[in-house]
Amino acid sequence: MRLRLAVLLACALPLTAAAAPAPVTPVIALGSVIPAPVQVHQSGPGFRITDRTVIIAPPRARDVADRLGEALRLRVAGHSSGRTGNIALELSRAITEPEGYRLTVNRSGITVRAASNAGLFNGVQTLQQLVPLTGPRTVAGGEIVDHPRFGYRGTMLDLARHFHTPAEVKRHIDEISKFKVNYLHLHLSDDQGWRIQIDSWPRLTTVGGGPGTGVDGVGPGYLTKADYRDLVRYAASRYVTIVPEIDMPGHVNAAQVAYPELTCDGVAPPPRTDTAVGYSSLCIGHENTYGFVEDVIRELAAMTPGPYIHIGGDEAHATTAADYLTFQKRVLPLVAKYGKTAYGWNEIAAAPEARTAVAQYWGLTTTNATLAAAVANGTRVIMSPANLAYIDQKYDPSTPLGLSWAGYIEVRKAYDWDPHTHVAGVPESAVLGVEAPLWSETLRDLDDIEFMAFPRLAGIAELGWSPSRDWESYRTRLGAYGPRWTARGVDFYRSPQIDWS
Ligand code: NGO
Repeated sequence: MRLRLAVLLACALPLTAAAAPAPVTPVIALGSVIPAPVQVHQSGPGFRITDRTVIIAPPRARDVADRLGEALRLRVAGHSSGRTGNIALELSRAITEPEGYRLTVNRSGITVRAASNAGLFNGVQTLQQLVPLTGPRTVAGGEIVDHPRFGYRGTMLDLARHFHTPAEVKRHIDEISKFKVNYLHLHLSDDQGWRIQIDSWPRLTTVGGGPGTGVDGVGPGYLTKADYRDLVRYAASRYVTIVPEIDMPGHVNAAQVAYPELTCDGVAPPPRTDTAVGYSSLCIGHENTYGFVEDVIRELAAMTPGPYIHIGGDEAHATTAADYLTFQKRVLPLVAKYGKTAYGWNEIAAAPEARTAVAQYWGLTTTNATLAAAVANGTRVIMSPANLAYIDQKYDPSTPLGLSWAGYIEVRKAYDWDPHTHVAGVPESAVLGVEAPLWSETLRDLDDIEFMAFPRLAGIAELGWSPSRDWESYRTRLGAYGPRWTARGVDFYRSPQIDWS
């Protein structure tokens, strides 16, 4: 009772203590965040966040405010009582960029304005990086005006080679969203395993996701539809859109083990737990194949609110070129039939039906005539060049995890390239964004995932967001970020290219 009275009194009193400008010593320069903001004007005294600082947000932005409140351990309120000492989130039509925001800091408070909750969420990620981890929580004064260069800033997790649990995927979503990564592509099927429940073909998961599946037979598991929907919701609450991938017509051994009728001779192949690629193919001439594909796409589309269904299409070395085109001619339009945009690895660009699709470029070269021709016809591109953006590749020869077929990718290499001019004949207007795929042949647990993803994913995120890149600036900001990962228990790679603070 006494406690409640004290709280009431505190609320009723004018908060003179909070209104009086606290001594201000900004410890983090405004704009010293990843990804680098578009415009930064540092000026005037900053604002010191105290235990009495309240986050004020309209009801529609409450979810973003609650997330910030959890992160900074501050109270959230529905409206301003006119006091100073607040962090205000405001939805404002004056901001025109859909994911953009404006962050203003002065002695009386901090305001984040955006046109949408996604914009507010982005502004809040910036703000969190400006709050010192230790000591007085003073944020430098001034203003940041920011918006992304590309609408698609993604990463991929491979659940097929080793299954990663929903809890691990959620934790990863928390980490990627801090860098304004807004798409998470889930590679849900491959030769070694099938990881998403499909009601009309139940053995895909009971067999294809069962014991003994995965590389070396040690990565079993699958997402039920309820798991998947829950992940989609969780991701959405961090402004991340899930992109599901079913890889076909190659990379289908696990499906064929479960359903031998998906092979041309009707004989089940042996399960595979090795890491070879390019040996399996759906049977292009069988009508049954298209019934299967349509069932999978229909069920996947029904539980996916995001715009894309990824149909794989890579390394179909066991499918003839003619059969590949026959397959894509039927399958690419099926995605549109279920209301989604087809998305596939860049091999799909060979098919005329890819005109309305998105091709994910994973090649090693900066020329690709098939892709450039498709782009001239309307295909749009996500950039994931394997020698730069594949975060499953080793950092250097001593990296204990990862592959190295595309080369070693140190932190600088993953950062120092331009997605908007990377491939001849693919202009920026055709590039939707950038994605860093994380394949799981050698990865088992969350520590493995984080060690390969961080810090490289932060650099890829900056390429996707910021208007220009600057290695020296990035390097400094990355070094300063290290303690934040450490504080959260993220097992990141301490690259010798960075001075970790
Ligand atoms: C390739 C291959 C995958 C491997 C990956 C490993 C693509 C698109 N297909 O990338 O099956 O897992 O390399 O780096």
